[in-house]
Amino acid sequence: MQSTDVQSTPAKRGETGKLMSGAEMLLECLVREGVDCFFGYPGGVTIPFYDALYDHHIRHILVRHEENACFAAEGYAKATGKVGVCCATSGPGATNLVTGLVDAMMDSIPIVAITGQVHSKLIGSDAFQEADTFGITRPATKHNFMVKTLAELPKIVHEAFYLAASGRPGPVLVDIPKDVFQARGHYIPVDTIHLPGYKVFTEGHTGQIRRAAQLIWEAERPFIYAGGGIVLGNASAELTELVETCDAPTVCTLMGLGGLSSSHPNFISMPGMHGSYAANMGMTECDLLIALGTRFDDRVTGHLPSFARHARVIHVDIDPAEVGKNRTPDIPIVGDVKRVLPKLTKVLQELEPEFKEKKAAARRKWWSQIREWKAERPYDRPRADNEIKPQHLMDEIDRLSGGQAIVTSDVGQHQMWASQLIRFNEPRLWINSGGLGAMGFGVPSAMGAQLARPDKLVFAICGDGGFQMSIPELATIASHALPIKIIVMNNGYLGMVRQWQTLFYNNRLSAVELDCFPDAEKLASAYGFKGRTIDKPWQLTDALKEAINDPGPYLLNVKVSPTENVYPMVPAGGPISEMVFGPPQPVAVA
Ligand SMILES: Cc1ncc(C[n+]2csc(CCOP(=O)(O)OP(=O)(O)O)c2C)c(N)n1
Repeated sequence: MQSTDVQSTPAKRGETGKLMSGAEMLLECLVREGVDCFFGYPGGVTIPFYDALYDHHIRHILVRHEENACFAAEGYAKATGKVGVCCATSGPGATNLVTGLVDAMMDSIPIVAITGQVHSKLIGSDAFQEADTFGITRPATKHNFMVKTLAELPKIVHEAFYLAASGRPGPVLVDIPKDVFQARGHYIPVDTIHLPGYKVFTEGHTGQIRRAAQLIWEAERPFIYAGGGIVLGNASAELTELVETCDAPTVCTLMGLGGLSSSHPNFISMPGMHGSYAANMGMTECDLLIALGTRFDDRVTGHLPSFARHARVIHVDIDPAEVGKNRTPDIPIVGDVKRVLPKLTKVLQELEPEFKEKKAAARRKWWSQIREWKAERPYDRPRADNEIKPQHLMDEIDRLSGGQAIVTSDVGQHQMWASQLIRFNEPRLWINSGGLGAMGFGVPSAMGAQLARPDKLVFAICGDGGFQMSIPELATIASHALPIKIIVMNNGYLGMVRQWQTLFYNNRLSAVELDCFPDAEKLASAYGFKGRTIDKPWQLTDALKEAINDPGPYLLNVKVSPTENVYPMVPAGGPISEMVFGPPQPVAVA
């Protein structure tokens, strides 16, 4: 292998910088970006990078599949608000990242993915392990770069971090050919980022903010619809102040849970397909919907023309493309919720003496209607004498964690029950794959979260299907002694698909039975930690306490009632006010 000497462009005339390889430069850039830990899997073209890593203090976590490097980086980013980093080799390594990239794209998670590429001279020749990573990941990323020379490497890496974290966050990929890793040149720190054409509007329009405040006071039935943007934008405190100033009932979406504490008196629940009756009725009947950092996702709105049909809409979002995408707002405000909400609260406070009393009686009526809906149909929390109900499991996790634990989940029924029944009293505690709904997310994202927050109790709640996609990562968990509590809600089915087949396909269960599951105790002990299977309700509390109190990783396999369905449920495409609360009742024949 030949190394090329390339001189990087000095940022300031006359500077020569330190001589180093491209691999060392990349590490230097990561250090300057505050990266203390990243997730990856090496291969032929990234060996020069891993060689530089050999002597470096940055912590690298060797995952067992590249997809999980991406999910772990997302877990790290979600738990901290920092940019998560993952790394893969060219060809299959890079293509294995794609699901994670799309996931991060859908949920606006700031990550930087580094991929190795074949030697520049071989690009386009169908070389061994060559894939068009740049082309493949273009629609899967907020932005992607192909590094062509060593000179541009530092600038590109810093731009990648800036793009990932600024505005609406998202995944950014940097593809680096092997020869760029190997080339040597003078490293000059990059002090400024200059990206003409990339504009982020953070402040919101003053006039629109004023009009929004006026509308809020004029409304008789205001309703706040807070999304993942509140959590991502670190705007929980600002949301709480707004909520308390205007005293509006508030829902947090699946991505926004914890944005307003689940224990806050104004918090109703999650809205949407498996949201509560009160949340969905509130959305349907309100006269003003205040949508904050949210994207009117189809799982929330259901049948769009019926969604919040009596309401005027205020929509605050940092991404102009989201404003008006699914619902045209009466007051669009493009800006960062962290910057806009305090301004909105301030104007609300200024207008309060003039307006508050005018609608006080109507507001009291609205709140009593909301309370009525809440009392009429709370979430189902069934218990059984001889079998563990999935809801019982989630209730116990909630009780023992007290709204303070980090909970990651996989995708399926368990995800919906966890989001309905577990409280999140702070932001960045609930980590799940919302937009893409990628099975296999729960365990690796818990690894990222636990590494980021070693002080926290971390649960990874999985179905028996999703868990089996993640088994290889038990090795990563064991090797770093990550004390994650993996809770498998084992119903013996691909439960969510089974539920749809039961409800909408005449119970023709096709390819959903999971008839073989490993012995949890043996599986965990094969990796050197504890595991246990339970199937009786009276075992549940002690088993969870045992898992929590164990200092290491723990695999708890909880066999639950196999055919329980998640309710309420809005049939796909229907109005969210038309919820189903149980299986269709048999029709009596005279
Ligand atoms: C990678 C991937 N493949 C397929 C699906 C479709 N899917 C959604 S939920 C689900 C069932 C999940 O089963 P399990 O992990 O056992 O969880 P449960 O629903 O039983 O809680 C499937 C197959 C998906 N979301 N992700």
